[in-house]
Amino acid sequence: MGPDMTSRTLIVSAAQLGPIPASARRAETLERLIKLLEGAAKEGTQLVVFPEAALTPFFPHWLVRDEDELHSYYEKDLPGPDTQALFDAALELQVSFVLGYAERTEDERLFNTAALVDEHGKVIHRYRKIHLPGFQTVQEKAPFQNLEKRYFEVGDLGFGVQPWRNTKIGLAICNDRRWAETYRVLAIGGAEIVCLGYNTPASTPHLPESDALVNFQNHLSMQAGAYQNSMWVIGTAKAGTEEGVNQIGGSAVIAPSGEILAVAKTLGDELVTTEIDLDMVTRYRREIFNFAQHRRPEHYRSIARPLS
Ligand code: CDT
Repeated sequence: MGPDMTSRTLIVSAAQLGPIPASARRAETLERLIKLLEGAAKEGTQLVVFPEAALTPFFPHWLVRDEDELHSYYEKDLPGPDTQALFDAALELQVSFVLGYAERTEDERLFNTAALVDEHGKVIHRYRKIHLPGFQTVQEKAPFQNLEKRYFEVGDLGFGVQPWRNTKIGLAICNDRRWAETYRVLAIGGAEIVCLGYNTPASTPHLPESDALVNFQNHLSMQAGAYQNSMWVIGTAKAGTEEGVNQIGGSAVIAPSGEILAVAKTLGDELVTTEIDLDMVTRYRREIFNFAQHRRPEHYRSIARPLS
């Protein structure tokens, strides 16, 4: 018997990265990514998801005073001279990947971006982060910063959905995963897989009461998004202590049932690989979250009416 052409199973990998020191050369970092891509290909993976800002340390964690240093964290072209080798590896290995990076456009606009690159090494979709957390200005008393609002504009591409193989993929980035709208808009657009990367500190200086819950809330957000929208979620961390900031790991592949199918064990470079069944999306969307039959947006506006 030949291969089952109707099968909608895929093998996917969250390619978690450990910290990237500010002193690392881009070529060294790229070698780490290529090694993960090769490892994933050996495991039979078709789709690899790298973290947010996977080519650099997460520089919004500090105030960058030097303009040349700041510009060194952004990519003007993707692929460009520093990243071409990763695209070549994808083509050779026939693996698609999602890469988070800081984008500097031709007209000097700055975005926190993710690209979906197909198995031919071509960028087929881009997403620019919409829910930027943090501040424009330095928080004097904080042990570290989140200056995403200073270094990036709010994404201007919306939540697009990209056909890929026999499914549809949506992208999101880090803080987006905490917002219900992210998954709902992507689900309404037909996405069956949401790929997202994150850089999440293990503590939140302005809300210390949440520190003990940071790993729980990471998975809670992605599991709720997956279940309430019948989709697969692949979430990938940049983990470990990076430039003095401790970041969580917990990279995971989450099913439309809300279950975590595979999860990272370390805070370093690690592949989290598993098989996913896209028909599970179809079943959950048919039998439980059937938007056409049960969702009632026309009734969601609250109308103040006296109770009789
Ligand atoms: N990179 C990023 O978006 N980080 C944020 C930190 C906010 S802490 C609640 C995140 O949502 O993980």
